[in-house]
Amino acid sequence: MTDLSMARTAPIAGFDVAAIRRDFPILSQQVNGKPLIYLDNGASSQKPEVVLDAMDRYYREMHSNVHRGAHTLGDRATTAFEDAREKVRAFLNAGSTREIIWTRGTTEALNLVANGLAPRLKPGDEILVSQMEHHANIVPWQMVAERTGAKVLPIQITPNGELDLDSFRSLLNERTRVLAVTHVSNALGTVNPIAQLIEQAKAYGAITVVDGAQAVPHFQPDVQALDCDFYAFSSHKVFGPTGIGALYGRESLLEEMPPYQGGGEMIERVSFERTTWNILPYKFEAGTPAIAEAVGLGAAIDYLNQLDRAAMEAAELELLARANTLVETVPGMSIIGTASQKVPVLSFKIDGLHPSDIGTLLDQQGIAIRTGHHCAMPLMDFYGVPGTARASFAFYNTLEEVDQLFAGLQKIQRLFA
Ligand code: 7TS
Repeated sequence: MTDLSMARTAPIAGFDVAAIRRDFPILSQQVNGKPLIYLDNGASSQKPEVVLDAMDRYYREMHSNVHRGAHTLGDRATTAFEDAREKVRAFLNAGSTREIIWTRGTTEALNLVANGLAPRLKPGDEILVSQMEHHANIVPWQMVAERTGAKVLPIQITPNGELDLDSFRSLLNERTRVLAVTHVSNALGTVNPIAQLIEQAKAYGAITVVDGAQAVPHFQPDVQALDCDFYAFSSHKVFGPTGIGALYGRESLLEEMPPYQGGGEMIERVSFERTTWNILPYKFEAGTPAIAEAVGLGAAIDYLNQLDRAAMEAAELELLARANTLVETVPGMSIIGTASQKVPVLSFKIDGLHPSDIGTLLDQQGIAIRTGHHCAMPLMDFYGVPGTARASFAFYNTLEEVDQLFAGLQKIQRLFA
């Protein structure tokens, strides 16, 4: 059995995890009488104090509705809101803020795209998704397919949890209208070769949609380099508040797409004879938006920008490597998802133990993980399991916490398996 006190690797230059943890007030509490070990970052990550402060300051000093007021607070709120949009633009390296639409999150962004592309779809058209998608990147396409007569076809995956590129190539043809695929799998941690997929799909004239929900907490995408048509993510997974996310969309496609919802803000002029739409991005932003949340997301991006991203990624890979070396210390434990390119996500099962029991027993030790199907039922079907236990790490997690997770699993295995 591997000794849990094995020597640590040297600290990564430019990355002081103890200092970083002090930025996240929630992490220093006790849960069930034990120091909290938060390993459910894939579901939602924690917020640095600067995000909490930015939202608090927004409400204390500048709250008003945006794009409306003939008054100072209205100007302040609008400036803060639009500054946040610019931060998202820079974060994704989009060409223009006209291409950044605020949404409630990834789910709403993907629904917006699916509905917006519906007028282009006709019977026999094909929409490619993958076997590893989150339901948010399956169900909206199924709903649109039902309306339009298009078909949703899954790209197969390999047993280690990588996209099967032969399956992908065999599915591509002139009927392929849309490729909608996740950048990173929430349940496996697999990083997909998105740029390559986009390039091949474009050769057939397909529109490319990337679900970036699980990518952005770990690395920064570049939508221009990827040359994707749409890229969606949620603020709450990237250390910002809940209730907001963003959709990057190629301007020419956004111009052509119908609005998603009707109401205030999204119109240019309304009459009973004829209503016309506002310019981008407002055409897709009906109603009063989540202003404080946008400001909070902007602060989260500022926070990430001042970190050494390369050092952060190295530290995360070290967490994953550490976890992988410890798997053999828990009899009957196996990892689901062993792709060569992964973010630090560890989905696993332990012989004789139900995933939900693992979750409950870890919680008693102050360790938070997620168990279940992870909103990826087709993926669970592929592996023939009802669900998995999933530890998903963020840059503020430590090697000691990885050790504690495995010490906890060893204890559970000894007592219950
Ligand atoms: N796409 C992926 C890849 C996701 O992981 C999630 C949420 C979503 C879309 C939906 O994001 P939302 O913010 O609109 O809800 N994933 C998870 C998860 O893995 N555990 O809880 C939520």
